[in-house]
Amino acid sequence: MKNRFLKIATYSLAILGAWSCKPSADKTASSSFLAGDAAEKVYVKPGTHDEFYNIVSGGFNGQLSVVGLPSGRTLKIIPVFSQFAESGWGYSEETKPMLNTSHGFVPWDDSHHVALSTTKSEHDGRWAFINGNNTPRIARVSLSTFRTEEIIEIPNSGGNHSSPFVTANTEYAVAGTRFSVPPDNKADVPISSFKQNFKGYISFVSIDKTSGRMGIKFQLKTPGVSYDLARAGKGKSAGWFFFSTYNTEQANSLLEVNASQKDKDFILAVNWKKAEEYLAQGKGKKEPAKYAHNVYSEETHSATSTIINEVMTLDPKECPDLLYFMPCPKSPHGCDVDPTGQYIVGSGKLAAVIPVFSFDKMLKAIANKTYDGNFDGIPVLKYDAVLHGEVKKPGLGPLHTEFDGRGNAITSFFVSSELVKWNIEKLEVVDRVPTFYSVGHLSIPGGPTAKPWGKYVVAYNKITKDRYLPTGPELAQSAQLYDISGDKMKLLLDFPTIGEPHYAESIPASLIEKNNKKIFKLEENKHPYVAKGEKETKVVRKGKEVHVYMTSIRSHFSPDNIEGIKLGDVVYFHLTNLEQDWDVPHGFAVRGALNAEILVMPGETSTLKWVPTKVGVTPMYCTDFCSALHQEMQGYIRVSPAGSNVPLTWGTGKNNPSAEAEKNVAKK
Ligand code: K7E
Ligand code: CUA
Repeated sequence: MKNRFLKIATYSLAILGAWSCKPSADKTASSSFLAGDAAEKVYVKPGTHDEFYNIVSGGFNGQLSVVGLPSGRTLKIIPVFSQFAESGWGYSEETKPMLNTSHGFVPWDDSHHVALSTTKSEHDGRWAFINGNNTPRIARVSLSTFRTEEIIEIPNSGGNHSSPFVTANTEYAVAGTRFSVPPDNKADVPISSFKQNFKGYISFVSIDKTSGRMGIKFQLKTPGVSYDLARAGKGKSAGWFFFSTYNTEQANSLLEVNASQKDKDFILAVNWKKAEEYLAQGKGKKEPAKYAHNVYSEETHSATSTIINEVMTLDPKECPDLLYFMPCPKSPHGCDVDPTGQYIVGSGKLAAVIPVFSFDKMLKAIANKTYDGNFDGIPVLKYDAVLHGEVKKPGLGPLHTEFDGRGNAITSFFVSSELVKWNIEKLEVVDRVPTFYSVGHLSIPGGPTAKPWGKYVVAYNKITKDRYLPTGPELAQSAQLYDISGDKMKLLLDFPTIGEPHYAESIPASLIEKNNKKIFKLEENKHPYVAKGEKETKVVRKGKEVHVYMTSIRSHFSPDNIEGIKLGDVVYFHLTNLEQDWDVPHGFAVRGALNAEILVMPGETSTLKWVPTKVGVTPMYCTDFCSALHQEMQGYIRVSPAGSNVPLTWGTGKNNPSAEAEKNVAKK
């Protein structure tokens, strides 16, 4: 028996492998549309704006990118989990604390899923959340500054993949662990003790309504399986959360085979409203844990990192009616909830059908205790009792599903490289279209919300092969834009992406554009080393530390000549950009600095640390072409040997140290 399953599993994997590296679909795909029509649909006239912001995860680059739709134009990279030399993110003294973790400074992550904030399950345009998969973290990005404002680490997690999906009113973002692990405070156990000691922690990270401030409200200690993806309920199911699981075999080696044994894994249904009740009743237990909470303040233009030492946990064994398993064929990946909140779609990577579960039936099965035994003490509901129905023979390797708001779902198929549209009520396939090639996530504007904006779907493809001019062994991943406004999906555009986009969300520009922040007000700048005008610029020595209170304005720095720095000093350039006009950043770079430049926005203060390594006169300059005389925006720092008695002097123009020296000579 076991052998037969093994064979089937291995066979399916062989197909997976073969298909994924041998795209066979017609690569021209010109049959389904006229090129002229497509060009017109994606043409955004010079000087006009795109209709949608497409907020795209960067995958292994750890960032977010912002793309306009339908043009496919890249507008920005927002640094999140990875250092970004272009802006000094993670290099400047102000932003280094954002990348602090319980492991220390972690300057990289792997980010898969974007979640835009919602109110009543509809986009509200305030924040984007994104997961750090490798060193478990969730970040919150402001959609008015397009900057990362907060990062919280997730303890008791072995990889934050099932994250950061949000509840209807953004009460919570969740973090389900991909790897079950022993709890952080009892972690030194044999790997072979998986079944006894490993747990699948699911964290509920609360989000403050006004500030967006995050905090881990509680963690659920669930059986040791792998959590893959998740979605919150909506409407009538808004008090629930649904998580797909795999490795319910609880294997700890060669998962490729060992975690594909069972015919069905589970979707975990969590009654999070009930969890809140248990917490209010005092059923939670504080457990030791260590995690970092990093917050960036727009007032001080600086981040702080706090290490927190305990976390509230709920043990389902002491909290009945909190969790239920719904059997789901086979190794489910995506777990998506339709706009009404009635249907939950599982996408089994190795399944031949797409199962659609009914929320009403689930409640009924719970009420009637229509169980099929239990898994580690958690009731397993009977498959037939919770099933709305199955979509038969939809394609090979279903991964993710989104909704068009017109009663249809669109599912991505990695193995058969296609998008398949099907009717949710009737469970019938109504259209299919090839992707080039091996699509992962797909994204319909508003597709995961109660109010899909429809119009387009973007396929994020894992393999590009021959789609673009070749660029050596590494090729860009590709996004493909399809028109879904009619009955037939039509391919409109291919565009390369940055990093590996797993998931993305798109939101109408009108919901974001009006809140766009243009400058930081200088008078509101509370940075401890701010200089609000050139009169406030100075250089202060504190032992070996030298603090330069510096300003920039078109087209000079103040001071731009500094003398009296010695080898062994640690110099901090605190640069305040005095500009109060939109789109006038100044950059700042020093020869031989062992970090990066800083790029300082109007009204902002940012600090570059510099430890001189050589005696001599070191140039520094502005890196951003800010004016006709940008190239003149430069200066010098004189570094003398340790112990030299060159006095500390500084200045600009008439006040610069050499001008002063000349004046003194003249007096004599
Ligand atoms: Cu399908 Cu990490 Cu969401 Cu990628 S995951 S595709
Ligand atoms: Cu400032 Cu160029």
